[in-house]
Amino acid sequence: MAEQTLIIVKPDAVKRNLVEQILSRFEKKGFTISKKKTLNFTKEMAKEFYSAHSAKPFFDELVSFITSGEVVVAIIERDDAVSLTREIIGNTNPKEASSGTIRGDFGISITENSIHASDSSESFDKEVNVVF
Ligand code: 3AN
Repeated sequence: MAEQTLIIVKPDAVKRNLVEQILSRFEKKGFTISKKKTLNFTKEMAKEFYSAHSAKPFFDELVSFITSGEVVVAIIERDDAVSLTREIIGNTNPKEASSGTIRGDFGISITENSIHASDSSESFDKEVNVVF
């Protein structure tokens, strides 16, 4: 059965005009884009979105980066969407991410890593409520 997940093309990738290239990787893999919009995260949205990381040393940097420019958020769907999307985006740290993954090909640093994707259906439910 089709499953949904959420992706966010982050400010570093939007600034480098990579949105279409990144979305087309998912379409080529058979995903349908069911909702998409461009927005700017407010600080409040960012803190809520990343609340699981609020105690981490990199939390302030995370909030400040995701609010630093436009992002493109999309709900995408197909069978096994959550796990397949995590494979397509690659390791959190672009230095460790395989070439051929989005972070391996486009990521600049662990903060400026070009894309977010929900890590579970529970995260998807929470994240959708913050951004849509
Ligand atoms: P992922 O985005 O791969 O699910 P998480 O959930 O562990 O990774 O981390 C959320 C975000 O926090 C990452 N996308 C990354 O931008 C940032 N992050 C994770 N670990 C670090 C770190 N050690 N230093 C700086 N930023 C980090």
